[in-house]
Amino acid sequence: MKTRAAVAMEAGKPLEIMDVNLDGPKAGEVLIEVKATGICHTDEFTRSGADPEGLFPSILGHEGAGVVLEVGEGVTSVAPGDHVIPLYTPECRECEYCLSGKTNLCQAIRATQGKGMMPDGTSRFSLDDGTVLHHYMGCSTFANHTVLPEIALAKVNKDAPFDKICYIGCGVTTGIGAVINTAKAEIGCRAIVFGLGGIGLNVIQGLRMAGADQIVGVDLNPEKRSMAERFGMTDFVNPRDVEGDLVAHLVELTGGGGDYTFDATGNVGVMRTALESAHKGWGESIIIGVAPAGAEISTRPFQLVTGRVWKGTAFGGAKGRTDVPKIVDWYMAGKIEIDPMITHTMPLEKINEGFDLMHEGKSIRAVVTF
Ligand code: NAD
Ligand code: AHE
Ligand code: ZN
Repeated sequence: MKTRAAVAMEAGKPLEIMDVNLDGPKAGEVLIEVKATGICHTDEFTRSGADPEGLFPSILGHEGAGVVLEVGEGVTSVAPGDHVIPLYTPECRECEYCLSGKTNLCQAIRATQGKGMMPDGTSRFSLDDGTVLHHYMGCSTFANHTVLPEIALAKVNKDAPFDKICYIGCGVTTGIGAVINTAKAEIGCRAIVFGLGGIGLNVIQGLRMAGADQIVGVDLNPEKRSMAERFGMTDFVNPRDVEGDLVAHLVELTGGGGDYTFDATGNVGVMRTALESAHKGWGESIIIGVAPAGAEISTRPFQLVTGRVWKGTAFGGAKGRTDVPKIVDWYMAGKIEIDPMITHTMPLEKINEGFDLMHEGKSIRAVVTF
């Protein structure tokens, strides 16, 4: 079939809107109609060329929601008409990782996913001249239709609005999950969140749910303050307004450092600040941000010797097929908020404007609707 897609032809170039060819689902695969997709900073990270795993040409997008149109041979867990959220972290429930009980990082299809291919090593997307288009993070939601492995789909409540729950496909789950699954933050904790964008705001929302006493938000953009306060931030710090050492300022503000600190910027300098502003003896610093090719983190080992812990999290430690439907239900029950964070919606034709808004710091989430 033909479908309309935004194609990343080359690193650093705007996406090009065009009709592409899409082959039907093979065994174990599912064809879905994408109804909505958010634009995450990770899409920009790859589009820009900063992703060491970035492949071109490709169809980016990994924060979607849609409807199952057709299933391949052997697919049993979803059927045509089901509403689904694509999972860049699948959940096969069979691999060593899934069975470990220690991680959400299912490895069943990671190798082919990283090569921009379906599990059989081929792509379903192509151009009329025979050019093969790579899949992205196994999802490719910047297309009106896409094919995914069955293990990379969460079946969700049919009443939930696509243009909001698409955000659960990455940002919401990553931020809330980082607090609940990775930090396991407890009632009364003090926390510091670096970066108040689409991920950081959901960390704040997760901390409020967990019952944190103090939630310090740190961002260079003062316009991020009001939305963060709306979601539970108690103190705002703009590093540009701090005289002297930022770590010392944050340690003083939190009475010794954060019990939990979170990087949601992808800046390795910020990651160091986050680690060093965690409380001596027990503070945990969680890296969420994705850093560009070649960037490395550093600190004095003494920071860890004296009890600080450095951790990372992918997709908020969530097991997608199990946890994502629950998070959709939380949204439907009013336990979490999403709507105010969807600051812009646009048709696929205007997707590059969504990237511009992100660069300008004007959006939290721009969502493309089909
Ligand atoms: P965003 O662009 O919406 O937000 C980033 C925020 O960081 C902005 O508000 C920006 O002003 C702020 N910022 C930038 N540099 C800063 C600095 N030096 N100090 C303080 N604040 C600074 O991006 P997002 O969609 O929220 O994504 C944030 C990061 O999380 C990205 O690196 C993204 O790739 C990553 N991410 C990781 C996962 C995961 O599973 N680990 C999932 C989604 C996104
Ligand atoms: N390809 C990059 C790393 C990108 C990365 O860390 N991706 C996160 C999800 S970001 C979603 O917005 C992730 O899930 N990572 C686990 C994995 O297996 O990819 C690089 O640096 O090579
Ligand atoms: Zn993302």
